Amino acid sequence: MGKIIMLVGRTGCGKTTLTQALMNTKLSYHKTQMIETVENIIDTPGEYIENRNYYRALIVTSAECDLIGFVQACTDQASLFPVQFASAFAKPVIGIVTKVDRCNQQEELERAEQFLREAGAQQIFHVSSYEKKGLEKIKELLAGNT
Ligand SMILES: Nc1nc2c(ncn2[C@@H]2O[C@H](COP(=O)(O)OP(=O)(O)OP(=O)(O)O)[C@@H](O)[C@H]2O)c(=O)[nH]1
Ligand SMILES: [Mg+2]
Repeated sequence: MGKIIMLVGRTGCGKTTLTQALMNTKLSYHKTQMIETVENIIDTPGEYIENRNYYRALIVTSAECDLIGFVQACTDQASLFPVQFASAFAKPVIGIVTKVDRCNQQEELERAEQFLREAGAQQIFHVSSYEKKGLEKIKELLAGNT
């Protein structure tokens, strides 16, 4: 029933909101406290990328997914992803730039994209969970149509 994706990215980058948007559920804020699976999406807490002690948990959990999404908000001026972090996983890694509704300049998108490429993401997607932009492409990827 489609591919399973694990979302990884710093606190507040928009993983849970994206999960809700992809599931067509009402957006409601809650802080992710532990790894949560919602249908075919594994939503991880931001702390897991902010603290090296949790890397192992991410790597172990990635055994359950088909692909990994590194998530970077276009509003974030820095990245917490180690260079080539994707190589720690034995699964394909895509990059997802979130909050594009908050992007004022093209440079902000390019900056986020650059962070994701440095982390080893192959294909990059741009989304706004608020404006429901870019969701279809990710849904298609998860459905296995692309
Ligand atoms: N403008 C805008 N804000 C967003 C978008 N998606 C999420 N946010 C806001 O960003 C904040 C954090 O979103 P979350 O989805 O909870 O972030 P998270 O990555 O799950 O954070 P943790 O659970 O702490 O790891 C919330 O206030 C969201 O409303 C978006 O597409 N556009
Ligand atoms: Mg969350």
